Amino acid sequence: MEKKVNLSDHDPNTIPNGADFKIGIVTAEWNPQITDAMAQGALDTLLHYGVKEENIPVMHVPGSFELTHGAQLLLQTTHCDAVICIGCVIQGETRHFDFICEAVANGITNLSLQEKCPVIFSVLTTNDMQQALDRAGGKHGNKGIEGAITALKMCGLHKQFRSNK
Ligand code: DLZ
Repeated sequence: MEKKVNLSDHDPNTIPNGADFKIGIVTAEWNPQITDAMAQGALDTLLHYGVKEENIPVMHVPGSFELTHGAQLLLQTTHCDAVICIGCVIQGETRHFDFICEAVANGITNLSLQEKCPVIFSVLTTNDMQQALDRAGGKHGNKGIEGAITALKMCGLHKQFRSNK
């Protein structure tokens, strides 16, 4: 198997067609230069793989800490097959960074298991703005695109395994 560095350079033949899927995007408003670029990358990728625009509900939440709650609200009100959570937490002088990162990672994991639905962690946790820019369309790809690819793959898995039951 090829070595996985990131999914921005994915093989299109391995990505399920999204015509039957409903995939939401929740984006944090903190560091909008980064999160807007990631959300655009996610949206363009879902459309490229056949998800219909009307099947991509979008929501904005104030910060990454609120991503879990936003994703839960979207799941409960729109019955999405998957939700992509997009945020960017940049290390500051205080321990706020650690609390937010841990809360959102655990929150997304718990929500995904509780709702039995893929909730995708497209949250950058970087030391500085340059590392974030590098991952929002820069030299390390766009983690929003990778979130969309992950969501499509997980929806494909659900379809495959549920139809086997
Ligand atoms: C408060 C805060 C700080 C210091 N830094 C970030 C950040 O880098 N990225 C981000 O998405 N949000 C940050 N926030 C806001 C919190 O996520 C949250 O919105 C507030 O603590 C209110 O619950």
